Amino acid sequence: MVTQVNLVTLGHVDHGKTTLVAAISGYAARHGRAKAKRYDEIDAAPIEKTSGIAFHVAHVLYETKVRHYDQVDCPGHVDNVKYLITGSAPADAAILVVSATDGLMPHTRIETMLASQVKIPNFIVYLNKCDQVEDEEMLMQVEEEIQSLLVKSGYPDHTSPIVRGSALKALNGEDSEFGIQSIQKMMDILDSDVPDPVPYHAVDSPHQRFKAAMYLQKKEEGGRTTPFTQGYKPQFFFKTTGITGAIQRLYNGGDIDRGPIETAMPGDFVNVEVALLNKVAMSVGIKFAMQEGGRSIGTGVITEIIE
Ligand SMILES: Nc1nc2c(ncn2[C@@H]2O[C@H](COP(=O)(O)OP(=O)(O)OP(=O)(O)O)[C@@H](O)[C@H]2O)c(=O)[nH]1
Ligand SMILES: [Mg+2]
Repeated sequence: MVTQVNLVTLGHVDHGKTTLVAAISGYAARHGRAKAKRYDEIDAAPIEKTSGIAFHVAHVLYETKVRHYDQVDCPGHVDNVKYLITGSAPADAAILVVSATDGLMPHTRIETMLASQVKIPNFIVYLNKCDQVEDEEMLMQVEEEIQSLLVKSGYPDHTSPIVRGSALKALNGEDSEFGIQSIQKMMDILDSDVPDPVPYHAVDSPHQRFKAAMYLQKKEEGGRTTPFTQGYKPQFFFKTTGITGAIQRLYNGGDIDRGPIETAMPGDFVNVEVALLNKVAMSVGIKFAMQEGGRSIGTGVITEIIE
């Protein structure tokens, strides 16, 4: 059977994620290895619903000589966060798109930190819009910033390849270094640098305290209408087990280094430390719902067991 590898496309808004995915799809189609999906088809991603949370996600399928790939592209930052926290299949690798004209931006950092927390094992960087930057030093500086962000996020030094390119040139079929040759390079790197996914069998054991990444539903999504503060004690549901727990620490999502925050709003992405009233069977990667008065107000994934 051919191995399937799941990819997620991350990066700051407008840095060129959808353009890159359309360029990859077009490239694969020209080699008879995909049904081409156009930019506007990908951008009009349908709504998917997991754990009661709705977000837009496009799946673009293509093959290489050795594998099948399913690359996800979500429109905008919030849907990427929702996908990473609630998405059904964990990604085997992230394609991080960074525009060379802007460098690292807030969504780049937040999504990279979150991807590391949900244990995406591989990163490949596409340094986009290189057609707009002539200064080699500037390109090198952005690359260094990306590498240090990845190292800070827990990916060992220099293990995440960076491909320079222009997704727009590639999408337009331009046969140049930054054009389709950059897509070819991405494909080769995907095939050679991303190991075959190994089935992961989590062993649940009872624990009482954990860290998690959470998305808090907005009012329109059935969430709270008001913020909550550290010390808040909702119900936590793991599969069918429901138990009260206290949110002992609260952080801006993907931004733990800046220290705890006091309050969280509906619609926020947060990191939390939770102490449950009793031990519950859990493991890293397990998803859970947070409830209040019988309705779900948040969804999360365990990123670390504390005790
Ligand atoms: N000059 C240049 N423009 C590009 C390149 N890649 C993408 N763009 C343009 O950048 C803009 C944003 O590209 P998108 O692919 O929509 O960006 P995105 O990351 O999917 O944006 P969101 O989904 O809104 O987060 C579009 O106008 C693209 O045409 C590139 O390599 N060079
Ligand atoms: Mg897009």
